[in-house]
Amino acid sequence: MNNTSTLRDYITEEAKNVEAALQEALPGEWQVPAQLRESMQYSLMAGGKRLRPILVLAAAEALGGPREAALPVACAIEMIHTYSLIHDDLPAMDNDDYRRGKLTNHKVFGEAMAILAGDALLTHAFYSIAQARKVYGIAADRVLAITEELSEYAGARGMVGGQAADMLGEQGITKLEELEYIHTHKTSDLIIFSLRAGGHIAGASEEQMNALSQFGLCIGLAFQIQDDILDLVGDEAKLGKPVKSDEKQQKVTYPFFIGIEASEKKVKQLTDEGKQALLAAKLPNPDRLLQLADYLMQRDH
Ligand code: GRG
Repeated sequence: MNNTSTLRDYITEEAKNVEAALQEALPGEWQVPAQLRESMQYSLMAGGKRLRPILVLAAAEALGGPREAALPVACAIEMIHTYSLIHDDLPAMDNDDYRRGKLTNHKVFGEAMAILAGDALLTHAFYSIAQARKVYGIAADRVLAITEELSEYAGARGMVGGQAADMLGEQGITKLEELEYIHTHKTSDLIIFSLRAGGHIAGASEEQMNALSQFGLCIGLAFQIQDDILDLVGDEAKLGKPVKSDEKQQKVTYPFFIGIEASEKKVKQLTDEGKQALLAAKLPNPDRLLQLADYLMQRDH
């Protein structure tokens, strides 16, 4: 898709491409117990924004890399994201009944199968990455770098660590830096990975990789703060009636520390900082990434 289509069309089109690839990437019906496959498919195809896979594709394109070959890696990050949501919704964690307007995985398939579906998606992500070499011929050292980084950014030093810190710190967080640590690992790390993975597919230089990381860190934090603002403000508040349940008021988020207005400024400041970092690296074709940064800042869901 060229740079002149609107961002909305671009996102819709790429989300469709990712969904088709995800459907293909699931293990075959004859290979897996039917309920496990159904449970994996239920959450994987439940209609998320597909932000992370789109970032993989847009980063590869920003560097003039082979977009097609980035698809298995785009699928892999969505599998990781989906597993994290399934596990996050479990009774032992957030105990949520609904996700994306649908019953959560464990509500439909039971806790044990939801755990297994999450485990299977996590493992299958690494299989999917291997397809970038097997099917599209991406050099082994690039695929190895992507694999290593996924283990880092999604694992104990990344998203899982952020989730653990969040769980351990519940209510006990007293400093903004503690919250930033959680946001960085729980949210930004998968976003940074997505951008770097696109960079690896395209053979980015170290300087370009650093810029993608900085961009990811900034837009990831901005994304999480925006998420917290949207959660707190709610739909009715947009109509002039603040809806702030006691529970939401007490949730330790960025707006909890500095208020909504200052949080909105922070989102803008982080977005600008990320865009500057990207521009400084002079990637051949950064427009979509820059537009996506603005889109995330302005989103209302
Ligand atoms: C259980 C290991 C483990 C990790 C859980 C993802 C996560 C970590 C927790 C979910 C709660 C949360 C608010 C996480 C922050 C990241 C975030 C905003 C996730 C939602 O991502 P979107 O908006 O979701 O991209 P969709 O539904 O569009 O895919």
